[in-house]
Amino acid sequence: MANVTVIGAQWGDEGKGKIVDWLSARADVVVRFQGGHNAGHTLVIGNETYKLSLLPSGIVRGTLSMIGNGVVLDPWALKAEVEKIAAQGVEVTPDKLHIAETCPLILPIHRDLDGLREDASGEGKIGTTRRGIGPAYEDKAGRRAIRVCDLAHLDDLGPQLDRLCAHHDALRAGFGEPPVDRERLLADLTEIADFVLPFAKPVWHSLNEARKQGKRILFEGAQGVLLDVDHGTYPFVTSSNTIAGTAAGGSGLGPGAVGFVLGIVKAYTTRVGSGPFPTELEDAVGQKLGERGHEFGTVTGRQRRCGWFDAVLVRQSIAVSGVTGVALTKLDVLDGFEEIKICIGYDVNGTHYDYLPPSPPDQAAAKPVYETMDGWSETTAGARTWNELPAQAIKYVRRVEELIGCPVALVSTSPEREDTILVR
Ligand code: 2SA
Ligand code: MG
Repeated sequence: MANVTVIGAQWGDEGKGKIVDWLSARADVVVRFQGGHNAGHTLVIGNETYKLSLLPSGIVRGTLSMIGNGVVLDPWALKAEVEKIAAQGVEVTPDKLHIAETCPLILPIHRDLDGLREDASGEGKIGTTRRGIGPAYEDKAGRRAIRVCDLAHLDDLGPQLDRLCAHHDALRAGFGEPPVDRERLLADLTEIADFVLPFAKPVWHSLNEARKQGKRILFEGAQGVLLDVDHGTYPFVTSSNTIAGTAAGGSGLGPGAVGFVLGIVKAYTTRVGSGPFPTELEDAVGQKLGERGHEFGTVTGRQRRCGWFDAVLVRQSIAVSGVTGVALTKLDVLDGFEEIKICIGYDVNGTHYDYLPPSPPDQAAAKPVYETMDGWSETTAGARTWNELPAQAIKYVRRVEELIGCPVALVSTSPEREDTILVR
């Protein structure tokens, strides 16, 4: 197997964790390359359920795991997650986990700012995970960030802290908050440094060496393409690039390393947080999808909005991300629906679109144009071969393929790793 890059092709929560786990058995290294502890990757192994937010999913099975430079790292969240999975019997040691020395840190002031802004925005709020992701990426781009490598040189951090605090003090004053407590911040960093530093490595270097040795690298994307800061439903997006191309830049490898791009696609659509969602169903059908699909945020527990499959958006995600093949997940949630709808275009104030126009008013006005198919009454839950699928479910998968213009390589029929159908 060549390298594989796994990305979500909708608004996240497509079931990437399970697929990455399924693939990690065949990989030598698993790498996270963007986002932070806003991800929520669920792995079900036997009777144990692991919920990861920051650690690469490979860690659970002991595959060498790396956090690339494109990730924003909350060191306290890292420690908490390491302790949480240690209690489940998974030891995270520096020979199993490498963290890029160049990762910008998410600090308590970032979390504060995320929450303050969300609370002040009322109806206009983004619906972030309040983990400080956005503010940390802002400071990275603003050249004010404290990075993992700085933890080894805290005594020399003066000028950088000056820049960081000057910026944050002004922002905090606007919210009636006191200036950054510099002493406290330095004391907290000093305390956490001992925990983080043993994991700090030149990840770009190890990965390039791994490439030379023909090792198989599995890149684990977080969130989804529709949350990409360039290509998503801006401003209701996360603050990183979630497309497959980021796997290279966010880990320190050239673009050729990205390999096979596996887009994870849920058989219907969900979204958590605010923003446009043309196929959203605020009726009994939407509720049924949510209940059957257990659609609650892994990190925040928030209820996810649900709707029919939107082939237009997925086709767009596949294009901007260069998806080679798709893993279709949660097909079993559609079992028993009398009819199933697929969005094949939009009507925006009388104009037909075969893509989602970029401006928020047009996105808000986009009315889905649907195609309706008969459903199936049989159960697909737990199916492991193509032949076990009802004819009508096969028809649905084939139609999805046709509309999104990309082959379905895998079908997932339950959270269990083995309940996966390898197509053709
Ligand atoms: P942020 O916190 O700045 O990244 O939020 C910005 C938007 O990105 C969305 N977002 C997500 N959407 C789905 N799943 C995510 N991960 C967790 C999960 C989320 C959770 O897997 O369930 O537990 O709620 C995720 N992370 C960020 C977010 O909803 C905003 O729309
Ligand atoms: Mg998720």
